[in-house]
Amino acid sequence: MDALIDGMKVPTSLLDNLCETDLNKSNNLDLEFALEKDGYIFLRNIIDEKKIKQAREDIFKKLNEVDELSNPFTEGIASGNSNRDKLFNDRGDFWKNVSAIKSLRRVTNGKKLENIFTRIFKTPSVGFDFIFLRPVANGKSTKMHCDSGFFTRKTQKVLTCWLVFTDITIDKGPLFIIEGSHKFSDIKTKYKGFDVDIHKHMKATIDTNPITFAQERNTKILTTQFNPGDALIFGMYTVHGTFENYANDKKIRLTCDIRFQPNNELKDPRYFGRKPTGTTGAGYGELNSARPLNEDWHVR
Ligand SMILES: O=C(O)CCC(=O)C(=O)O
Repeated sequence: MDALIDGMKVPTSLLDNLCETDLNKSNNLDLEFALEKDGYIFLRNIIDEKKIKQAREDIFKKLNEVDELSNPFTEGIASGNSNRDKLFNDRGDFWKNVSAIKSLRRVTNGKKLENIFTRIFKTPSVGFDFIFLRPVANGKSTKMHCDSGFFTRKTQKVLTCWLVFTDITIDKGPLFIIEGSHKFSDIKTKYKGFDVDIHKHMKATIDTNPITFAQERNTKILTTQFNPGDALIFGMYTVHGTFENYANDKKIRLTCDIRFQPNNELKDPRYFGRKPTGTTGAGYGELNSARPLNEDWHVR
């Protein structure tokens, strides 16, 4: 199976596997060291299978109710249709409700993940209330970027956790990381201090094609085949994106990115509280996921 970016096959010589960290065999210093060395920590199977399945099925049910997943909805097959706008006046309200599903929140904002971040930051940590749940249908991908422009307004001590709810083979558009990119000084210089919501003349997306980007820097594009319950944790300057979901079976890829920070750092009110407004103030309606599965995404 090929990895595709904008319809282009990624040369296999450019691809390499993410390096796994075994949580049970790692002490807190090992975790800090992995993050410092690689710019990411990749953990396999850290969330209980039953909890992941329950959350996935609850989310799929909601998507089935708006006719975006065919029956049996547990398979996660995109129907190509949508009644989302007919059934709900406000896309933001619909997506906020899906994002509030209890079984999902038990995982994203539950103790298991929180404790991992408390170990990494070495101080009690907290997950953002505003989460980025992503059901990704055929033809879609996330362009290459780093996360600093979204999440570092109040503190630099923020990490992203990309949590997996479905099997993600290479044809279903897994996340990739540009090896060593957390140490690219030009990226740090360009994006430190950048805020997507303030500096509107600039984009978070890095326009260079990831293949060219990796070739020019003589580095690799790291990825793997992900399974439900896996988590990829990375820093704000780690350059990443996703391959395209072109799976013939039309199964969607379901993931959720959750940000964590030490509890004693300043909190960005856009992402915390009972009614967080999100990056631009438009709430859950601003997310690509608020769009019906059969609609194209925006690029920021
Ligand atoms: O899952 C995706 O499509 C993108 C995830 C991402 O870019 C992130 O977690 O920062």
